[in-house]
Amino acid sequence: MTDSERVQPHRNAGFELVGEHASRFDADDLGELPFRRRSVEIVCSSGSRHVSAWGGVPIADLLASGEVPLKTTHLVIESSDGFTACVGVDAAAEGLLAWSRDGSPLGEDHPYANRFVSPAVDGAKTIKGVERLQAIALSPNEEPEDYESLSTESPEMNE
Ligand SMILES: Nc1nc2c(c(=O)[nH]1)N[C@H]1C(S)=C(S)[C@@H](COP(=O)(O)O)O[C@H]1N2
Ligand SMILES: [Mo]
Repeated sequence: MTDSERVQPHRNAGFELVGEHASRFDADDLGELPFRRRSVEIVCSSGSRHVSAWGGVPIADLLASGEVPLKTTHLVIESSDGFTACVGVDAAAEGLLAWSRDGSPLGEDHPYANRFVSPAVDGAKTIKGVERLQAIALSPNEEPEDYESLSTESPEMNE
């Protein structure tokens, strides 16, 4: 991929990654991370669906750079509106922490400047406006759903 294809993130695209330590990635830091594009279809349980070319840093690269514990089983991905998903780490690692869509930076036409997307997760878990990703290790008797808050859709993220 040539450098001209890299889309610069909106200034609000930053987020926090919590692994062994908490690391803050601001928009300037995102410019230093690997940039990849991936086509992902967002499918809602209501039946609506759309495909876009999302661009950003592969979650797999973020996990490698963020000193995430080896025993990590899930990522808790939390939005500024409280919307929170708990995704298996392998499914998350197929995705991106995206800051562009179809070649344009997020944050100009939408109230969110980044988004978690993965071909391996439900549309409902493609969290808009990610504030924080936290690596956790669940034991087999724990339910990922207990870490989630997907019930109320936030009007400000979905207008
Ligand atoms: N922060 C946040 N992310 C969110 C939501 C939300 O309400 N808040 N809705 C989810 C749901 S249920 C779906 S189906 C998709 C909708 O994405 P779209 O607006 O691009 O179709 O976003 C998901 N991500
Ligand atoms: Mo949805």
